[in-house]
Amino acid sequence: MGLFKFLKEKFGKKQQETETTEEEVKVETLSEPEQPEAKEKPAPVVLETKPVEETPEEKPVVVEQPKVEEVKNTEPAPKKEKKPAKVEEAKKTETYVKGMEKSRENFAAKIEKLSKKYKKINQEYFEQLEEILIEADVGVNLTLKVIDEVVAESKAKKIDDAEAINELVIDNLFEGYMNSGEKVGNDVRFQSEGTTVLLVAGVNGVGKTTTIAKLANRYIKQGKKVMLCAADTFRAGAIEQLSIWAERLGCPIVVGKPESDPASVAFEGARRAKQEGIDLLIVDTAGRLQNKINLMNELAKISRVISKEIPDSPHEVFLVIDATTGQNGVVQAKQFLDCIKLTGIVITKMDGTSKGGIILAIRDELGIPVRFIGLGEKMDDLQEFDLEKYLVGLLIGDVNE
Ligand SMILES: Nc1nc2c(ncn2[C@@H]2O[C@H](COP(=O)(O)OP(=O)(O)O)[C@@H](O)[C@H]2O)c(=O)[nH]1
Ligand SMILES: [Mg+2]
Repeated sequence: MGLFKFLKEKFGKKQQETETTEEEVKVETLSEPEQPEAKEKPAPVVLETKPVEETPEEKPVVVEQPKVEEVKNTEPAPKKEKKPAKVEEAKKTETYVKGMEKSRENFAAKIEKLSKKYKKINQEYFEQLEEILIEADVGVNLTLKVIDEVVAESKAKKIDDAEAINELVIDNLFEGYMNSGEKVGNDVRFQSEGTTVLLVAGVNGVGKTTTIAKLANRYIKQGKKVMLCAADTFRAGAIEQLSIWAERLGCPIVVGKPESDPASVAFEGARRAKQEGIDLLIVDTAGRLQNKINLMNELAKISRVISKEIPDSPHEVFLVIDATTGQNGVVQAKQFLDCIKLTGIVITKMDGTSKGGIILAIRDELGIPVRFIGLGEKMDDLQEFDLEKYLVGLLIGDVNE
């Protein structure tokens, strides 16, 4: 049985078994904090930082002793709720199904229409299929590769029924991903001991800061000690935005003065995280792409400097890509890859685009796993990337509808 059929059958059953009430699937919401312009100012730890040289240990950057306690627990940490695993799973699938509605309409619906239009396949059928895949942002390379494979397979197996071909297309599209050996979880990989450092990069506006807040929320809920570090010192607004999040989430934050050296802020973050037994330090970075060389050098420097304080860190480097920018996101990723080793991609704003195929293009072109996916603006809308749920969101939708 093909992958598509398999999913349809499996998911159909699973959905019915795990049907939940409205109340049970209600997701926790924690809305956007007020934007930095807001009058009320948080009280994060501000450090006077000096540009860090390559030997930060010899030049301590702390001028003022940070008072983390002040910003801690301004709001109680989100309550831990125990829910049956099945309900949790159904809730997650629902987030994918909802967040991928536009993509589903653009992709699955068009594919279905195509098989109705052409009972038997011909050249024109393949041309239209190609168009659908490219419009879904699957990427030209992967599209052509898949179509070539399908044409060959259809000839070899003498299949000319459009519906059967569509299934071949879908199986071919995703089998690469399925077989890529990345079925291991996409969750942040914590070090067995000490602080795990996660560096978050990406161009301005892609959703870095909000993704950091969502990740922090996720791990705080799991009982981890999380600290944020605002190494995006380029815009004062960025520092304040992250500080507001830290306050809402009740987690400590290390910030620098606007325009101060990002590497020194990151270094101080690493030092403090280690000292305070933090489990996860998440470092926000600037994203001025117009100054690519500087930006990339800065990221590399942040990385080096952190590793002096916490060896082998950053353990995770996530690049955030805005799904609505389509193939441009792939181009951005290639630029970042030129100077920093990425351990994962976070795709945001999937809910705002009909081009959900971008995930496949990224996997195909970059070979870096998509670790998390942003399916909306609520805290729980950032989900660990799960291929099966993604496919259900893209192809099947809510079978009980
Ligand atoms: N709809 C939607 N909006 C998102 C998502 N992730 C981030 N955003 C929005 O994108 C905008 C820019 O986010 P921000 O974190 O400030 O981007 P940064 O400049 O990369 O730090 C904000 O309005 C976020 O609410 C998502 O998954 N879905
Ligand atoms: Mg930001």
